Amino acid sequence: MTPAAPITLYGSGTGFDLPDKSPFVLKTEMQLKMAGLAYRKHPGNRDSAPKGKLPYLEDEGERIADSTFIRAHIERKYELDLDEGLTPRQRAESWAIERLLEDHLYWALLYYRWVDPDNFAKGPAHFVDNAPEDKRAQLRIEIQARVTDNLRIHGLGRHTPEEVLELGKRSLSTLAALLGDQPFFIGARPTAIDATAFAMLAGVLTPFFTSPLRDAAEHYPNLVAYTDRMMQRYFPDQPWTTQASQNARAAAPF
Ligand SMILES: N[C@@H](CCC(=O)N[C@@H](CS)C(=O)NCC(=O)O)C(=O)O
Repeated sequence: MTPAAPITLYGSGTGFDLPDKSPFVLKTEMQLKMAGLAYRKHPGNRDSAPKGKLPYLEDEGERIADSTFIRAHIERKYELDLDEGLTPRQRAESWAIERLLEDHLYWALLYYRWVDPDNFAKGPAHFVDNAPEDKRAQLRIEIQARVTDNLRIHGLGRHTPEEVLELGKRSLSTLAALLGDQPFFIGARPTAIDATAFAMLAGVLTPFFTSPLRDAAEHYPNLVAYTDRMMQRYFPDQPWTTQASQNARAAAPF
């Protein structure tokens, strides 16, 4: 079944050397591509989002918020299964890996983007660039404080920087071990979890930001190659070179 009118995905737009600045939007965008559904993309914001977060989707007048519920909606409405062929155990593993990515690694990614002063200045600080100039400094303080509060409520923000890194590294080593030398996280073809894994890993590996978490991820050639492959397959128009790929090229004899 094809949609009568194009689906509209509300996201945060390209930036940070990524097809979308938000990992959750990137996940949904890739799942729409996997599903073969036509969509258009619009900039969204927390104020217009039904649950105050991106992404959300509009489909024939229906608004669906949250990447997990968006996936459930498209699978139900368009009668498809992004995990087709997976066993019940593989589906359970997929959910467990997704929780690690969304409820753990994502928060470490957020920490380095928003708490590190240099990364904040070159990235999220620009979210208020359209505000009147005399208000921007205050708005920057407010948006950073909101994310810092969220990090504390989540729990990760209560740890020392060393502990945050230790936890982030643990998620990365787990992902590297789970992926091993397989082309995809589960099974012989891309499934829903690959969208989430790609989105979070690209968010960590983007050369736009510098962080010890990115350095740690670059030590796993399988994670770097996987992210490169997924970018090439689903977002071929996105210029993308990880620092690890640049280093490998520089080290090559010719
Ligand atoms: N559970 C949500 C998480 C979405 C999410 O955290 N989105 C972030 C952007 S990456 C957001 O909109 N944050 C705004 C805020 O927290 O105020 C999903 O799966 O869609």
